[in-house]
Amino acid sequence: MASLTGPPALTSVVLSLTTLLSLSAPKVTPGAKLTLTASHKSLSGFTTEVTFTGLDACARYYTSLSRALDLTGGPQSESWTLSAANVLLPLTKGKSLDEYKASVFNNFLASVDGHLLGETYLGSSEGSYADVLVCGLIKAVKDKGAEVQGENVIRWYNTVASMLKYDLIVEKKEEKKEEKKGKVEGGKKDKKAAAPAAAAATPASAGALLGSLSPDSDDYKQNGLLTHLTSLSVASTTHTHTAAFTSDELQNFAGSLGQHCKNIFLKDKKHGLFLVTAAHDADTNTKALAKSLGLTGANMRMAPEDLLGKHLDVKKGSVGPMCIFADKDKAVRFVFDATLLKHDKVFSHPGRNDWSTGMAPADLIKFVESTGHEVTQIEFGTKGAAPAASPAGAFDTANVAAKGGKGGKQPKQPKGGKQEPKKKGESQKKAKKEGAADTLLALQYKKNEAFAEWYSDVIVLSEMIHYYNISGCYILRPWSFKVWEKIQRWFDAKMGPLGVDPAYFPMFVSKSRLEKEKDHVEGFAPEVAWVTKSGDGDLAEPIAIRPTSETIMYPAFKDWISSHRDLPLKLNQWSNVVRWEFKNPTPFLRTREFLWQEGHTAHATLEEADEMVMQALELYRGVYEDLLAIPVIRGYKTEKERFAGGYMTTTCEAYVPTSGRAIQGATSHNLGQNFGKMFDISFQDKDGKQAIPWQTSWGITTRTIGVMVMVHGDDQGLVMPPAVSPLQVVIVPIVSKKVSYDTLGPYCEEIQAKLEAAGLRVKYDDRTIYNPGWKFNHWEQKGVPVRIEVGPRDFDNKACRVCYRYNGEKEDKSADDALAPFLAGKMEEIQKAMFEKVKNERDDHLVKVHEWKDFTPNLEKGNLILTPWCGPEFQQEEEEVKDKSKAEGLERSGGEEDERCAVSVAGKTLCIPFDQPDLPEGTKCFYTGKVAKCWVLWGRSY
Ligand code: 87F
Repeated sequence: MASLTGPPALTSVVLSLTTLLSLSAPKVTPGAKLTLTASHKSLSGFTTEVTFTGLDACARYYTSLSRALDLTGGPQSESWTLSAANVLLPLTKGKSLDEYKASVFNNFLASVDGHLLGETYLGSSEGSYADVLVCGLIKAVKDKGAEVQGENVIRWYNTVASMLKYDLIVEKKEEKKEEKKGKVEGGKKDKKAAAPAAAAATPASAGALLGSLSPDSDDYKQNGLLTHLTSLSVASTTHTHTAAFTSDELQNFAGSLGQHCKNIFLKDKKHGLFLVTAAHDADTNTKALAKSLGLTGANMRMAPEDLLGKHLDVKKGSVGPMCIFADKDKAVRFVFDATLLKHDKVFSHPGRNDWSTGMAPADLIKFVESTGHEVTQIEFGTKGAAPAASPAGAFDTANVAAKGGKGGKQPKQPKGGKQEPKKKGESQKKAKKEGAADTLLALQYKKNEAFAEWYSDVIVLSEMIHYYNISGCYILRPWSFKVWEKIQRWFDAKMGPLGVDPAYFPMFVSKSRLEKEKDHVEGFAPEVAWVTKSGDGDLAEPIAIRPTSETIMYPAFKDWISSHRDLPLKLNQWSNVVRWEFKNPTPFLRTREFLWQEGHTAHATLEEADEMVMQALELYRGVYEDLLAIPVIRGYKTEKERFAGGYMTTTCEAYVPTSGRAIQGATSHNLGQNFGKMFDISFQDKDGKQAIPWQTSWGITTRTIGVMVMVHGDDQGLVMPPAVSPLQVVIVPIVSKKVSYDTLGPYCEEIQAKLEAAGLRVKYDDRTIYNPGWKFNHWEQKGVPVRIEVGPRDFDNKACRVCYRYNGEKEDKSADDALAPFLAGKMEEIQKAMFEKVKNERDDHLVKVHEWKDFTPNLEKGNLILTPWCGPEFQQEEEEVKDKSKAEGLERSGGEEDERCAVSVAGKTLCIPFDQPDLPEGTKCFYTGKVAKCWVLWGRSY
C-alpha cells in the first residue's frame, strides 16, 4: 500500500497496486496479476472502494488519476514516459488537438513503433508501470477522438497487453475479438489460470456505475439544478458513478444508460462566451463552429477556469448544460448539438461529475429555455467522419436557420495554387499513403498531400529529431547533428583564410547591457528569456539568456580596441541561442533554442566592413549551394526588413517548392557605427584621430537542416546531398541459404575498405536481426545517397548492385578497383543533379509582375515574384502590399489566419537581389506607380 502525496484536485485517493507492482518497484512480471485497488473519496463525501483488474482497466484509471492529481512527473522516471505524459496530458485535459500536437503525438507513436518492432517493452525488459501509463494515455487521447494513427495505437495497445499476458483488447471488429479470445483460451490457458481476474478485465471496468439517486434524498434536494428540473415537471433519472473526466469515458462505462454529452465552455474575445452541449463523439472544431454560428473574426478558445466558476458556478470537469441556470446575467450563449435529438435520453452532469442526469433531449432544451437562454441548434459532425455533407467544416448547418440558429455561410473552397499543409483533421487520413499502416516503418504521409505531417514524420523516422518535453525544444540526434558538424567543419576551414578567429563568450547577459542599444532589442524584447532565480532565491537582477551576442561581445571589444593596429578584429563563435518564440514551433525552422554560428567583426572603414559582409554572405551561399544543394538568391533587405540595430542587412533566400514559400537562409549585417557608439568603442586612426569602428555581424543556424529536409526529401524519406550526408554509401548483404553472413561478410568488408580508402563515408550493415527489406527501407528513410546490395549472384560474379537514392535508379557494377573512383565521381554527380533539379524547380516559380492585379494570384501559385519597386525606403507602401495581399489571399481561400500560425499568406519582400534584371528607364513601381528604382523579390515565406 502506498499513498500518493500532493494536492488532490478533485478527489483524494489512496491507491495500491497489488502483486509485484508497487510504486517503489513499478514492474509487472509477465503473467502476473495486475490489480489496482483504489479508495476513492470524492468532494461530495462519497468513499468508494474500486478494484481495477487488467492492464487496460488499470491504465485507464491511472490516467484519470494522473489528470486529477496532475501526476505528470509521477513515479515513472523514464524520459520517454515523461515526454509522452507532457505531450498527451494536455490533450486529455480537454485541450484541443491542434495540428502541431497531432504531429508530435503521431511522432511519439512512431517512436513507440520502434519498440514494438523490437518486441520489447518500452522502458525495460519487463512490462512496467510506465507501459500502463502510456497505454492509458493513448487510450484517453483516442477516446477524445484525436486524429491519430489508429492502426498503430491499437497494435501498440494490444502488444503491450499481450506481453503482459492479458486478454488482447481488440477494438476493431467483433469477429477479431472472437478470434483472439479463442487463441487466448486455447493457447494460454495456464497463464490465464495464473491470472484469473484478468479475464474479466474490459475497458468498461475503468469506471463504475454506483446507483441511482432518489428525488427524495437530501443530496438530490440540495442540488439547485435538480430542484429546478423537478419544478419543470420533467421526467428524469440521476445516476451516481465514479467521477468521470470526459464524456467518452462516461460513454464507455455508463453507455447503457443512454447518450452522454460533452460540454465545452468557450470564450471568444469579440463574441463572448458560449456553452456548447454536443454528442460525446461530436467533432467540436471551433473554427467550423464559429463559421456555423456566422461569427466573423472569431478565435474561440476554452474559457479560463475562473469564468466557469463566475458564470456557470461549476468546476472544470463537471460542466453540463444545466449549469446555464447560474448565468443570471445572460452572458453565455447556449449551443446545442441537434444530433442529440435523435436519442431517447441524453445524459449530462448536474454540476458534479460523479452524477449524471438523463432526460429527453427536448426536455433538456426546455430546461435551458426556462432559464431565459435561447438555444442555438447546430448539427455537429462526428469525429473522424468524412465531412461529406459539409466539405469545408465539421458541421452541417443546413437546418440551423429552421431551428432558430444564426446560420453561417459556407466557406469558400481554396482555389488552385500551392497546397498549404493540411490543417487538423483535414483529410489527413486521405493524405496517408495507401497501405502505409501495414508497415509500421513506412512514412505515413505524402509530401505533396500533407506537407507538415510529412515533415514531422520524416525527421523522426530518419532519426534526425527526437521530441522533448519543453515546447519548441528538440533533441538533435546524430543523424542531424552530423550534418551540422559537416557544415561547421566546412565553415571553419574558410574562417582561417578570412582572418576570422574562433572564440566563446558567456551565454548570459545583464539587463543593462542587453537593453543598452534600444533599437536593437526593441522589437525582439518579448522573445528574450530571463533567469530570475537560483534555487528558491530571487537573483538580485534578472539575467537574460543570449538571443544573439552583440551586447555580450561588444563591451569586450571596447577593452580590446584602442588603436587602428587592433583592427580588424574578427571573431566567430559557435553556440546556442534562445529566442522564446510564441508562434507554433517547427523543428529546425522555428525553435526556442537553436544552434548557430555568429561572426562579429570590427573594421577601420565602412568599405572593409562591407567587404566582410559580402564575404560572409558568400560563405552562406556556399553552405546552401555547395553543401546542401539548394540554390539561394542573395540580396539586400529593404529598410523595413533589415536588422534595426544595424545599417544594412544582406540575406540569402531559399525556396521550398512543395509549400511555394521562401525561407531566409542566413543574414549578414553591416552594423555601421551604431553599436560602437553605444558601447563606447573607439580607436586612434592612422592620423592620430579618434574614430569609431565599423562593425559587422553574420549568422547561419540549424535551420539549414530543416530547409534541406523540406527541399530534397520525398515520399520515402530524406534524400541527403552527398556533401553533408553522414554516410554516403551503405552496403547491405542479401544472405540466403546458399550464402551466409560468414561468406558475404569479408566480401562486403573488402568493398567497404576500398570505398573508404577513396574518402567515401561507408557503412556495412551486417545486423542479423533485420532483413534486407527492412534495411533498404531504413537507409532510404535516412536518405543515404547510395546503397550497395550484395547477393549470392553478385558474390559469384565479383559484382554488386548500386542503387541511387535521389532518382531510384539501379545498376550492376563490377566490385573491382574501379568501383571506388566511380562512386566518388557519382557523389559529385548526384550533388550537382540534386542542385540542378531544385534550381530548375525554383526558376520555374520565379516570375516578374508589373501590375498589382497579378500579385496575389502569383503568390497563390507558390511563385516568387520580382516586381519593379519605388525604393527600399518605402516602408509604408511595403506594409500595405503585405496587408493587402494577405486580405486578398484570405478572401480567395475563404480561410482565416491564426495569429500563432508560423506562416502567413501575406506576400513579403524577401530581398532586393544583387543580381538585378534590366530596369528600363521609366519603368513604374508595380504598386505605387512611381518611377521604379530597383527590382524587389517577394513571396510567401516561413
Ligand atoms: C531576439 C531577441 C533579442 C534577432 C533577437 O542576424 C535580440 C535579437 O538582435 C536580435 N533576434 N536579433 C538580430 C540578430 C542580429 C545578428 N546577430 C549576429 C544576426 C546574425 C548573427
